Amino acid sequence: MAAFSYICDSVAVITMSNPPVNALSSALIRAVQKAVEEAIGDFAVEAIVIRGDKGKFSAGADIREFNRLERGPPLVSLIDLIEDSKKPVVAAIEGVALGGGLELALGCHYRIAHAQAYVGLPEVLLGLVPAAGGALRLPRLIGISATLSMITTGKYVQAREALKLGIVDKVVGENTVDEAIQLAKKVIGQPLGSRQLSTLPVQCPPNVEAFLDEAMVKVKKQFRGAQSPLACVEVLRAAVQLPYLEGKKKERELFQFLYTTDQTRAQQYAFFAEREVAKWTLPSGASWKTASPQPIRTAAVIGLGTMGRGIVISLVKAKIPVIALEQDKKQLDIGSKAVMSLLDREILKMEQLGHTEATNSLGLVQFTLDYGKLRDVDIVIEAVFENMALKKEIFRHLSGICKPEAFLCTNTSGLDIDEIASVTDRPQMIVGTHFFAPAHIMKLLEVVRGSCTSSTSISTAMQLAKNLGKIGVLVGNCPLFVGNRLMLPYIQQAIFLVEEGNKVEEIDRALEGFGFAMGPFQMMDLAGLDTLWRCHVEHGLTRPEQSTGTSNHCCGSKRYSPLLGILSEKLRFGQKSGQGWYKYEKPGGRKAMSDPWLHNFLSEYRDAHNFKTQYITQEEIIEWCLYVIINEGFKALEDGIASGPEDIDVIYTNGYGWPKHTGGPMYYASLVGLPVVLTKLEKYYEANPDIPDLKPSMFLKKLVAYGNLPLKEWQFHLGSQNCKL
Ligand code: T1G
Ligand code: NAD
Repeated sequence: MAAFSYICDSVAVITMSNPPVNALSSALIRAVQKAVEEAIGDFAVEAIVIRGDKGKFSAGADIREFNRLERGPPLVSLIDLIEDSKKPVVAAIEGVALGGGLELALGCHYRIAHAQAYVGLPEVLLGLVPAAGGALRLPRLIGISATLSMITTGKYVQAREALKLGIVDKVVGENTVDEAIQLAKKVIGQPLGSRQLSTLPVQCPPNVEAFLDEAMVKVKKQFRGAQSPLACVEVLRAAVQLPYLEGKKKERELFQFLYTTDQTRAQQYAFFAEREVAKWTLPSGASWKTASPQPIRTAAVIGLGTMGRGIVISLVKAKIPVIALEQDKKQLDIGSKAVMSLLDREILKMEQLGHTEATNSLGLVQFTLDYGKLRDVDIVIEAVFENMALKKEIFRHLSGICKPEAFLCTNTSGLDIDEIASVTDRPQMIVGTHFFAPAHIMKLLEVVRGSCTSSTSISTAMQLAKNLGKIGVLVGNCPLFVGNRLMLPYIQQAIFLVEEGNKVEEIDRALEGFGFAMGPFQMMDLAGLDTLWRCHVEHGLTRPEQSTGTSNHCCGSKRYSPLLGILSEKLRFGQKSGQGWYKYEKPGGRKAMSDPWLHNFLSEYRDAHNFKTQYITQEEIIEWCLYVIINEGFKALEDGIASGPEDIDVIYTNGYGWPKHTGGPMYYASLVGLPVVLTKLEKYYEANPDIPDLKPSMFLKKLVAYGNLPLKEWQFHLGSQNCKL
């Protein structure tokens, strides 16, 4: 892995090579430094081009080295050396220039990018701030506002947008390195002063202090509880207020501080966990390495409701032609209008980013009522009502119509995949593809394996997830799969706390303070109280005949709350009806407002049912609500439904709004300490023997018996005999 240098006429080309993404490891940085020094000192060289091997410039600092580095990456001095060079240096950006990779490119005097390349400063997603001058040079190039948006979100910017913003000087369709060499030759001998970004003034709006104060408030609200986005605003403030060299000191200080926090460790864990989950293995030995995904060239989606619409958009964005089918003309009209309006919005966004070909997507969807049109598609994704009889009828029908090689998938939230597969002629090709709402935005796809699902089908669904820009997580087939299975106790627990006198708003605030985008009650209002109630009934968590409630709130020996049912009967469905746990300005409104009616109603309800009031602190609210998720997570591991704690964490951070800076429920449990979690669960269960979700999982107890094992070692104590994947 050395930086290889060759000379083309008078231009030295330095290639960074550290597969697969040319991460800037200490060794690579040293090698590039040596090559740059040689080029600067070589009389035959008049200009320098820096490129990355195998079509990727660089994905930035080598994250795998983070825990080994004590004093942070020595990248800064390499970038300074490049910027100070009297010979022009041109970055030839192909693939990605991210984090330290972009910072290195910003040290170069010119930047040329391939049209498909992406640039960005994603350090914030790892709980850090850019550490090699990125937040100091970028605002000198593109201004404070654009820099703020890039560094606080970590978003990746495609070459054409980067050109518009002024990050790169030119975008080319091919031969990026040749173009960079030509440019380098052209600028030999020209003054470089205006190209040395650290020497330029920061481009600020007139009232920059107020702008940054406002930014801080927004960022605090947007990234609840996360430290690094706030530190990003602070670095920008330093860029504005201080001369470059002092700004650099501040950048270093903030980086060093973040570098030692639990949050950055959690986010690095989350980064690798998201990549680990792609490497699935079945008990049979079949795995991501041995199974071959089949190409998906055409698809069909059945049902154009909330989920089907988003799924269609997702497929179209991946350039897969879709046949969209509904049950009758009226629903088809409604569904097709909704899809086209979503698609128009997506096209507009893409066009603003310079994708002139985006309008072609319109031709990729075909709407129909005719099942015959599905004869030749490679995959069908069913997204009709959550009703087993209906789903079976549809799959029976599909089985007779679709070509034998077609994969048949269901978007069910938790029905039995095997029962659905049993009515088809190809149970090995039936897969659960559980998208999350809104399906064209949410990153998660739970891929559910039925007992007959083949490794080829899994591989195809996992590859489809990747092609759709999503993270596929393979899970086993059990009621509600993994994500919703863990969510149900959380919802129930939150409702029990309300029955005991705690306020809906307080519980939401506590969980939002923890970092959730929204608390459980706002989430229920979004999902629909009626839908959730039906789900409770279906999964035997209540007695439907007692929905309006007697004082006996037990189903068997299990406590349950009829509140969801009672509120649904009062047509308080949540956002869609304009009232639920909160009230909204109108049906479909989004701004949740505290509702005095609900408070009165709850107080009467508590009196009528003799609930003992037990107010608890914010910290206890968090424990009560989150420890049941964690406990159920251990049970899912014990049952072999999830293949590892990483899978549960990826599901929760990408599908349920669990804050990434705590890693996910299982990582968070390891951070709190398993003995602490166990002791608390035991205490809560002892006080509430009618809430079995609080009964500590056997697996959790087993792990605690070994002490406080790190998460990486849990799996070893589980063994693979239980695996239901
Ligand atoms: N360091 C080490 N390994 C990395 C890496 C990195 N920066 N980026 C990716 N990998 C590994 C990844 O773990 C996987 O390994 C393989 O490469 C392919 O990745 C000084 C502080 C580049 C867009 O945050 O966004 O710079 O699983 O499966 O879908 O301020 O990886 O095969 O063993 O994701 O084609 C900032 C994060 C660092 C970049 C490629 N940089 N990477 O996506 O493949 S901090 C990032 C990505 C920093 C400076 C600082 C993506 C990608 P394995 P992949 P992909
Ligand atoms: P929805 O009620 O919004 O839409 C269902 C659509 O299916 C309707 O447009 C209906 O007309 C259509 N349909 C019904 N029968 C049909 C038939 N025989 N042929 C063709 N179309 C038919 O439902 P939804 O919320 O989109 O849920 C769909 C599926 O996705 C369910 O299984 C649900 O459990 C699951 N799911 C929902 C969510 C969510 O947040 N809404 C999330 C994940 C999974």
